[in-house]
Amino acid sequence: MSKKYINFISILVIIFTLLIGNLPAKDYLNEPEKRTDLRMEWWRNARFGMFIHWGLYSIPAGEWKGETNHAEWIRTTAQIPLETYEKFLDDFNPINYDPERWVSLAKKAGMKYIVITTKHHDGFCLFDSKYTEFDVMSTPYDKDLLKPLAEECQAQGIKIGWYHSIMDWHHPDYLPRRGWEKKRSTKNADFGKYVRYMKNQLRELLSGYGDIGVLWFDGEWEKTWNDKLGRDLYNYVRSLQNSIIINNRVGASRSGMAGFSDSKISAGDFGTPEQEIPATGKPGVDWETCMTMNNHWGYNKYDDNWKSTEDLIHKLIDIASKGGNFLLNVGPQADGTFPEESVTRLEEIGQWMDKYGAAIYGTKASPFKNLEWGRCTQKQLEDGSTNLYFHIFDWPANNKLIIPGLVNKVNKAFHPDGMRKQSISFRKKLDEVIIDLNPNKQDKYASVIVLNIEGKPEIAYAPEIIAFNKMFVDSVRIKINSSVQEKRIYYTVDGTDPGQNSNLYQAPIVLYNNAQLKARLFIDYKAVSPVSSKKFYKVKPLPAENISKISLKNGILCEEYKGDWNRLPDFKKLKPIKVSYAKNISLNNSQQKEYFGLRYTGFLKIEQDAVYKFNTVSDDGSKLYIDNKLVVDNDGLHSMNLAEGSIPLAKGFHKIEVQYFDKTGGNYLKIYCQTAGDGKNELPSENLYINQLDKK
Ligand code: FHN
Repeated sequence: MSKKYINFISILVIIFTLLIGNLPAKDYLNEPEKRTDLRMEWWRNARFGMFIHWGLYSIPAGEWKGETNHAEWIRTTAQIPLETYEKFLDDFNPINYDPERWVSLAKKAGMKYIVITTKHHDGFCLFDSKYTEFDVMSTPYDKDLLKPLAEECQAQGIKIGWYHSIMDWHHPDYLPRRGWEKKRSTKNADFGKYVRYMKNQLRELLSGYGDIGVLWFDGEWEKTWNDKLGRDLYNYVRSLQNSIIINNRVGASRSGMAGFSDSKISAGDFGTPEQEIPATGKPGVDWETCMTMNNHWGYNKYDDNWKSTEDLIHKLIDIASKGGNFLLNVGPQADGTFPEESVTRLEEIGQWMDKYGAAIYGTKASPFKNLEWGRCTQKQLEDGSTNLYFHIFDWPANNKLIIPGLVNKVNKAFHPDGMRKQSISFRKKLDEVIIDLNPNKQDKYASVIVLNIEGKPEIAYAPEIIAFNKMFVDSVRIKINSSVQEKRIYYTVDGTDPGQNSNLYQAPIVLYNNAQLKARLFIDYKAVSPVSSKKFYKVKPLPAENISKISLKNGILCEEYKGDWNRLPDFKKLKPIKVSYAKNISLNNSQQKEYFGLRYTGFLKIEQDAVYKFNTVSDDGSKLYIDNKLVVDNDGLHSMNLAEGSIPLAKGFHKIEVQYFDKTGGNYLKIYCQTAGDGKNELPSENLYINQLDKK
């Protein structure tokens, strides 16, 4: 082959490599829903996993210079200088580390996946990394800790996941430094280099340990990280293992410990509530509560505030009944063993899961809004029927369990004790099922009984009475909704309970006078739901201002104040630093300033007599007054928050005042207004007026 030809081929190869190297990472963020469902299926069915926080911080075990409330954050909470902290490398030698025992304990507890810290915020890596010496290979143990664990998980059929901290208190290129690390120079620190370091390590973690089920990012809340970097990192990780599941902490928009983010701007496959369980399920949203068994993630030898096994099982059930996963944490000791208290709880949870795991795995959220005595999970079966699993926390004294509002035909009721399905007797009434419980079947943690029902569950809730507002000036239009397909809703407007001779709801109702509307669901002329009730009031609109003596022009007066508040001050007692005319009342995080307040005053032109609903959306606090009456109170130190209020107004000009303050962070303010006849719109600037005769 001629030299010329070889050169030509070499050039082609170089060009091709450069092109490939510069191709934008494939965008996994908009994958088809079917693909996401396939990828998430094992995780959604798993419902229960083990979190492991382990590292150098397990050596001090929470104690530093007499203080004993530290844990995985000890380098920061005890302000340990880097060179002092690095000395722990010499002491890290988990001679009792036994991956087989760890995985067996997780499996016996009924956990289907394990997520372990590959690197926590302190930067120490539990794996053999080519990109740093601050890893397990620099300790007496001198072996990769994650590889045998990954292999053991694969051997025992448990998914392995990696926790990886974006925040890194060790790497010289990570910024920001800890506030107290005055001596640690940031000279030449290059965050872009740190991101490349992190990506190199993620490539190591996603190419040398087999299939990884989950990438659990954390430490994403500092200002150097953002959603753009998060979306890029999400695509990067998916490009290395495209079936992997990634939490929402890859982005930077998690709403604190509540753990949810706006998926429109932030990447991530599931929300991550931490140390808390959402009040209700989140239909269509995947989420996982992570929680400690005591008060610490990393091992703290003084922390004996262990949650009981019953409490942990109830939390697992509560989470599953809301459609979430439970990631329960173990903080191993420095020698590689789990604390005995953790082992005991894992084994006791496992005994319960052996009997009732079917009521957790592969289930979906409860169809009931709430059950006083416990929770419900559900599972659609291949024959089209549904198993409703009722988890009884409070056993009824008379051994009779009432299932309210269940409309479906019940095929059978049984105790799901292991493979045996011991039938139990029940009576199906139109609006409830009464189950005769066997007191000998009471479980010390949570008893479970199953109802197999025809089709998908239909629950007869009290009908929903829907109207723009309970106040009206001329008339109010009311719709009544029901949760059940085949239904007859009877209603009254005189406050009496509806019966089968009351008005049959067939179309929206219009009321012209005060009324108390009550509604109830009937099937076969029998009441099957509780009664819902709502009062409606005819009101006189507030009269408009007499404007004969004022001269109006478009705009609004805006006074600006300086101050550090946690709630709105009385601006009338303060002197403004600036007074100006504004076109409208709106801030879009546009002010490059903090610790300030605004007071807008002027007139609002109302086009017709009606009840007006106002909203303020603000970060931080805000209030809205009309004709000196407080209509919306959205005061306080908070992130973006919406508050609402209503007031009946006559056509004409009305005084409007909006107060706002911002402490630090975002500064956002929007005012919305709507009537029954029109949608919610931002307050139009053409409806805002000032009196030109007022002195600025
Ligand atoms: O700062 C960490 C903390 O140490 C722990 O890892 C938890 C577990 O979710 N995550 C962060 C706090 O939100």
